[in-house]
Amino acid sequence: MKPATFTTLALSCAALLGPLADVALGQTYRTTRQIRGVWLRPPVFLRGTTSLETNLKNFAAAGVTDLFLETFYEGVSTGRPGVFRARFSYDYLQEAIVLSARYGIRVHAWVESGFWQFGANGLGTYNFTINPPGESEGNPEWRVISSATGQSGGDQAEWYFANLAHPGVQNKLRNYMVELASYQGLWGIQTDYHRYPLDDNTTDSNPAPWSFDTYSRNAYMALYGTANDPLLKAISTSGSSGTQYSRFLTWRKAQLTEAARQLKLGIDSVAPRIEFSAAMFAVPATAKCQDWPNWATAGIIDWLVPMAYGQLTSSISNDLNITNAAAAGRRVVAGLYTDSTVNHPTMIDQLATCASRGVNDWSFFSGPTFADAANRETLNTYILNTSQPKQRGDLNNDAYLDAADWSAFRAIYSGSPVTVTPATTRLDYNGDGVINEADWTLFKSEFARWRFGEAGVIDQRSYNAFFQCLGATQGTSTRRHLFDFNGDGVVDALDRAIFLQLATVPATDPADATQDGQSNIEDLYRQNITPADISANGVTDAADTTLLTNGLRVGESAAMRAQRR
Ligand SMILES: [Ca+2]
Ligand SMILES: [Ca+2]
Ligand SMILES: [Ca+2]
Ligand SMILES: [Ca+2]
Repeated sequence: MKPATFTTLALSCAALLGPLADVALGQTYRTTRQIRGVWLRPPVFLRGTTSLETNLKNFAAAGVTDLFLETFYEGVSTGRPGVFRARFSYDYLQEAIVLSARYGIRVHAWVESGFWQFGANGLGTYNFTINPPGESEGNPEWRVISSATGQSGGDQAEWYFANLAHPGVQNKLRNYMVELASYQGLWGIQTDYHRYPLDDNTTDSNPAPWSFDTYSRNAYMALYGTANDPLLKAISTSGSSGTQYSRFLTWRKAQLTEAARQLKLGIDSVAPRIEFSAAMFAVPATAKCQDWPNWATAGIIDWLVPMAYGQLTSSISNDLNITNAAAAGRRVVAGLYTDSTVNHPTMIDQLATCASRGVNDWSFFSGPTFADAANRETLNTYILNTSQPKQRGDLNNDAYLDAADWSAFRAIYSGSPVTVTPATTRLDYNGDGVINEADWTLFKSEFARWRFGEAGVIDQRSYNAFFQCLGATQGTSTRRHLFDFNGDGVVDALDRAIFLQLATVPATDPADATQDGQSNIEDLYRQNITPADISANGVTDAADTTLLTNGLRVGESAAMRAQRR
C-alpha cells in the first residue's frame, strides 16, 4: 500500500467523519455482507440501450450488490460451449463478470438444473438425443417420465425436465459445475428448478407422478424387489399401495438431494469457497420432491433462497418462518417478487416483512424492477434509512465497504494507537479500549471479505478475479469498481499493491513470470520463451501475453503517477 494515497483521500473525506458519532454506541453490527440481489435473464446485448450494462447501472443506483445471471436455462449455457451448448457466440458469462465488477456487483451463475428443453424442437433438444462423438452428450433416458401419461414433460406444455435422479444427468450437471467454478471472479452458483415438474393430472390418486422412468423403476426395484415396480405399486396414496407410494417418494427425494450433493462436489473440486445457493419453495408441492431441509442440514448448500412470491405479506412471513426454522445455520436470502405490485405487496411492505422475520438479505425477481426510477429510489432509500444492522466497517453508513471507509478509519488511526472515545467505539473491533494495528487488521479483513468472499481467504483465485479487471475504470455510476481498492476510479498497480497486503494466502503475481517479486520486461521475455497461463483459464494463448503486457503498462503508468506525487 502507498500510505500517501490514503492520506490524500482521508483529507478529502473528512466530511465523512460526521456520521461516525451517530452510530457509535449501543449499535450491534452484522459480521456478514448484506446480500442485495436481483435475478436477471441475460439481455441480448452487453452494451447499449436495453443492455446488460444499462441494467447494471440501474442495479447500482438501487443499491443492488449481487446479480443472479440466468446462466443455464432451456438446456443451453450463457457461458462458453462445453458441457452444454452455448447460447451466445461468445462467452457472455465471462464478459458479465468483468462488466458487473465495474458497478461493484458480483455475479452468481443462476442454473435451472432440471429444466433442459423448451419447445418440442427447442435449443435443448440435443440433451435428450444421442449425439455424434465430439458433440455435447445427450440421452433420451435422461427425461422425466410421468406415471399418468408415460411421456416426458414439465410444469407446462412445451417444457421438458431432466430426471435429476438419473446418474447420467447428475454427472453432466456435476461436470457443468466444474466448468462454471473455473470462471475467475464468479462469486456464486445457484441451483434452481432443482425438482420434478408439477402434478400433470390432479384427478388421479398420484400427486407425485414424476419420474416413473426406466432407470428409476429399476433402481428402486434393485432395492425393494422386482415385485415392487413403482409403476404398478406406488401410484396411489391410498389403499395397500400407500406404503409403497411413501417409500418411492422418499427414494426420489433422496435422489434429488444426491443431485444437489453432486453439484456441490463439482464446485468444491475447483473452488470450494464459491457460494452455493438454492432457490427453493418453503413448502414445495409434493410432486417436486424438493427436500431442501436435508440440503441444509447436510451442509450441501450455503444459502437458502425461498421464493416468497405470495400475494400477502402473511404468506411471505410464513415462508420465511418455515425456512428460518429449518435453515440449520445456512444463510436465508428472501426471494421477493417485485416486477409488479398487481396481486403483490409493495416493495416496502415486503422488505418490512422480511425485517420482522430477521431476514435482511434479499433477491428481487427480477432485474426489470429497477428499470423503474421510483423502484430504484425506494430500495436505495430503504437501504440507507431503515434501522437494519450495519456492517461494522461501513463507517460512513452508505451500505458499501470501500475506499471512503478505509480513509475514514485511517483518519483516526494511521499507525499510532488511539484511545477509544464514544465517537470511535466502532473502530475498536476487539473491544480492548484502544484502536491499534490489531483493529486495523480486522478492518482490512472485513474490507477484503466484501470483495472476495465471507470465508476470508484471499488467494490465487481472488488474485485472478482482480487481475482480469486490471486497467478497468469505474462504470458511469457512483459505485466503486469492486477492485478499485483506493477509490481513484481505476483498477491499477496501486490496487495490486493493496491486494498483496490483503492476501491471506500468498498469491503468485501472474504478471511476475520470473517470480522475482517484480513485474517488468523480464517477465515478458519469459512469457515469449515459456508461455504461462496468466488468465488461468486452462489455455495458454496470445490472450495471456496481452494480459501480461497490459498489466505491465498499467504498472508502469501507475509508477510514473506515483513519482509525480
Ligand atoms: Ca396426479
Ligand atoms: Ca461505506
Ligand atoms: Ca482494539
Ligand atoms: Ca484504484
